[in-house]
This record gives sequence, C-alpha cells and structure tokens, in this order.
Amino acid sequence: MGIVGTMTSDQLQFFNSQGYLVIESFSSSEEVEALRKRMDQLLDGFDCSSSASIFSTKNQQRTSDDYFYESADKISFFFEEYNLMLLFVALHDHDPIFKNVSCSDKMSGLLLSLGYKRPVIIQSMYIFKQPGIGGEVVPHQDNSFLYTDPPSCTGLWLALEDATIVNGCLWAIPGSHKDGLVRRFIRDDKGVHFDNPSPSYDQKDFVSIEVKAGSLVLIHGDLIHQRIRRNVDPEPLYGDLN
Ligand SMILES: O=C(O)CCC(=O)C(=O)O
Repeated sequence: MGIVGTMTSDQLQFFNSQGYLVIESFSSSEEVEALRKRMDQLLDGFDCSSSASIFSTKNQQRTSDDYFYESADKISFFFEEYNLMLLFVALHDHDPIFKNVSCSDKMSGLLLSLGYKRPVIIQSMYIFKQPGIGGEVVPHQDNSFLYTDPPSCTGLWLALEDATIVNGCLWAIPGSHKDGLVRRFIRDDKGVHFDNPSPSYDQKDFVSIEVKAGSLVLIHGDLIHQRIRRNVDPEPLYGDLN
C-alpha cells in the first residue's frame, strides 16, 4: 500500500484555521543528533575565507549575486548579518542524512494530508540560532519567494534544539494566510524587486511558536511569519523593533 495522509482531523483543522501547526516529537532525539552531527562534519569542510555571501531578508539585493543563484543545486554556505551563519539550499538533494529525513514517508504522510499528490522539495536551509547574535527575518510569506500559480508552497521547519524567544523561534500572525498573498518577489531584467511595498504589521498580532527539539512546524505558504532576535538579557519585547 502507498503512503497515506497521517494528520488527524484536529491537526488539519488547526492548520487550516491558524496557518501553522506544531507536531511535537516528530523527529526522535537520535534523528536530531544525526542531523546535527552531520552538520558539524559539513562545517569542518567549509573554508570561511572562500566565496560565501550574505543572506538578508532586509536587503534583498544581497541575495541576487551569482553565488546565490548558483546555490540552487548544491550545498552552499551563507552568512547572515551580525555573524550568524546559515547553510542553505539543496541539503535535501545532496546529503544522504538530510535526504533521508526530508524525503521520509513521515514527511510525505503530512503533505498528503494537506492534499499534495506528489510533493516535491525545492529548497532546504539549516539555520544556526545562537542566543544574542544573528539577524532578524522580517515579516514575510514564503509564497512571495516560492511563487506558483496556484500557490503550492508549505514550509516544514524542524527544531534541532529547543527554540525559544531568546534563540530565535518563529513568530507568526495566526490566520493571516486567509488574506492571501500580499506581494511577489520578482527577478527580471531590472534585477530583483517586490511588486508591492510591504504592509506594516502590528507586532502585537504575532505569537511566538516556541517548540522543543524534534518538533516540526508546518507553515502555510501565505502565513505572515518572522524571526525576532533577542538578547540573552532581553530588552522589553517590542522595544527595539522599529
Ligand atoms: O527560522 C527562521 O529564523 C526564519 C525562517 C523563515 O522565516 C523562512 O525560512 O521562511
């Protein structure tokens, strides 16, 4: 028998109404450990004096260099603002350990529940989240960047350690996916740009999605979400965002 959808109707209902869903204990501690260990090995082989570039959601022009576009079908390293490093793009295709997890029946089962017939992975990232350093990810919808008509993107975000408001958990506006896609990121002969300006969002509408290591967060492609950086000794929560 083929793979079947594995989400319960309560989970599906939560995802459809909120635009995200946390699946606790999705990955075992052994699986999490194997991914982290493999990343240590990949990092050992990375020469940081070589041609890594900076990935920024605030300055999209930075993501338009050749290094960025050539990263689509291999494992590449990027830096974020403020020294946080991020490894990016085709882990699911090029590394057997990451591929096993990304292409598992467990993952497919979730996507089949969401109505996918033949889910395809188009991008994977591994993001380091040391407390106190690293950039922010401004409010966005993944469908702006991974655009299809009709929309078809769902994000799968696996916590490899406990993710909290201190070390960079996700934040999202529940239900915001129901308002549809607000803008597209476009690459044309003028370079890269958005077709519309960003709306301004009230930070009070965001909820933090703090999760334990091994939890998986499903993110609807139209959900407004972000990452806020906080210091180890936190400032007032919304004090430094503008
Ligand atoms: O995990 C993060 O810090 C942000 C990731 C994110 O928003 C995204 O990849 O769309």
